[in-house]
Amino acid sequence: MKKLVTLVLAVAAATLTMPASAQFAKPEDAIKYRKAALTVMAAHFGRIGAMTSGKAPFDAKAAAENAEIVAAMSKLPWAAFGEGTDKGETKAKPEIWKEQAKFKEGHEKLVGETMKLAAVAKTGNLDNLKLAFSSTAGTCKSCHDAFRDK
Ligand code: ASC
Repeated sequence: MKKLVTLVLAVAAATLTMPASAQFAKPEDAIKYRKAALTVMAAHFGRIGAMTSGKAPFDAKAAAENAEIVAAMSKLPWAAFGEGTDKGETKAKPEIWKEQAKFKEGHEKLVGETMKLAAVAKTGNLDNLKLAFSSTAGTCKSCHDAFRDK
């Protein structure tokens, strides 16, 4: 049992430190994965947006649950933008691979924003949630403008 636990931990550690491209069998798998993660993130982010814009009634518990999912999902897409994943069924612009530092800065900013969003959502204050939502949406938008084709 101990050996198995050690093996599982070793595999997990190796996976996390492996070059991102090596985690996907084919570039199209990486593209599908990152789209899926972004789709799930957008769905849950949109549910918060419906509440902050008044299109849906404010439900503090639901907002907090959605924000937790957004914060967790926001960490995932970036490892799937490895080398060779610039071609295929994707709107990703070549700038992602040309401006790696800027791309990294953008997704790190998003992770920070979504963590704040989740923290604010837990407090149940709608006004603060509106501010955090709009700040997070601005971070989504600036990366889309720079790195995603229309
Ligand atoms: C969303 C969503 C995005 C961002 C972006 C913000 O709700 O799905 O991609 O916000 O539109 O400008």
